[in-house]
Amino acid sequence: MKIAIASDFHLGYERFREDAYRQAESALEQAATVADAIIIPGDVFDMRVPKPDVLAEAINLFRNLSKKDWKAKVTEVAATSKAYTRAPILAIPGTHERRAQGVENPVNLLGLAGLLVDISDGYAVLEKGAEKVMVYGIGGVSEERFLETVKKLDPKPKPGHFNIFMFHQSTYELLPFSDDFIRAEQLPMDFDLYVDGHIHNKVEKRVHGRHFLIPGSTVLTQLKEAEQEDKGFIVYDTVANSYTFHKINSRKFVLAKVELEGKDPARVASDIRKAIDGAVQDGTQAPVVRVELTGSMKKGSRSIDVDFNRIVKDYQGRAIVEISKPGMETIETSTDVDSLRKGSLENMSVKDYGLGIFLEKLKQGKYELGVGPSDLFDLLSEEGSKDKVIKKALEELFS
Ligand SMILES: [Mn+2]
Repeated sequence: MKIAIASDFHLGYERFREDAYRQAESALEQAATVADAIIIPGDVFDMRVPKPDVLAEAINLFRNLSKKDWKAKVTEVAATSKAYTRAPILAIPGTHERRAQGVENPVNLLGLAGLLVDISDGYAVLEKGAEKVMVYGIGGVSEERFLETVKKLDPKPKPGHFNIFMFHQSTYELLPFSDDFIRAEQLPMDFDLYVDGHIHNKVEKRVHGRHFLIPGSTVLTQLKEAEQEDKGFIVYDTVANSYTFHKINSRKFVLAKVELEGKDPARVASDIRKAIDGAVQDGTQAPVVRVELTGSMKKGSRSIDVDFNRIVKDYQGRAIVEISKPGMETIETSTDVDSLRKGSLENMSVKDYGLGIFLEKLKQGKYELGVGPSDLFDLLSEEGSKDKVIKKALEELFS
């Protein structure tokens, strides 16, 4: 069976809302023509409570897809899962869709509408002719709860099937941010393929001797070095045990570094323009160009003497230009923030970073109440009626 793996569409992502939609559409349409099934390891949406027009985007994307005459069909789901379509489109919610337990998330809604099958904390079996593929899914949870979830659910492969384990987390090997992150070797054993979301650039590794694959996001979000590579999706051939990467049409991101050392303002401006010119290609969609300035200008010249706004405006329509000036970003230096900025931890979401700080503070405060710290964080960060949420949090704390 040929399984397309497409991830992290981030529908509704404010900065590149149209890109998010169009590039997800491009990935899904292409995937439907080359693969027998599509699996989505989380972050279909950029937010936990999308507005109706963002939900509408998702419905539009999946409606035709779910009606296509697929050769592979969903033939079985875990007792705990409900499936309202046999179309082989399987998904889990990611961290961006994570809500407090027992509260509906938007991926679950798409499942209820029969547009895909939400397999979080369960599995689905896909069949095409004599081939059987089982996909086990665990939706995104806070990193410190993931190992506990894996232990509790104890995912096991099904004999006679090609078995895929799909999740949405960081592993310690990818982001050595905290000891709470799962080690790759702690992932459930004996699956034939490990599929992960969450990380927005492509990752190809091996776990337990099998492929461990992350397709990366279909839309630019972080504008970090690794996002300069092509966006797309992976197609895994379960018979050949091999895969290919399929590029989609997507907005390009270029990170250009310009050295200021000893240059006067006019030279700096012309060097910045040269760097942007190098990234702009006529006839293609305007790229995002981030110009990073390093070093300091010629003695006596001030950065105010370079008209950065003029440069940004001059490229309007041809490039979306961002210029980061040294000395402009002042952030208190703590080792965490330093290491975050240094790049080994580039992919952490702000929410996860916030959760990390929250957990650290609770530890320092010798927090000892019954409800898990990340459950508390989820409850407190729920949208909607704050009164209700605080009441629920208090109930959880003191019941
Ligand atoms: Mn994501």
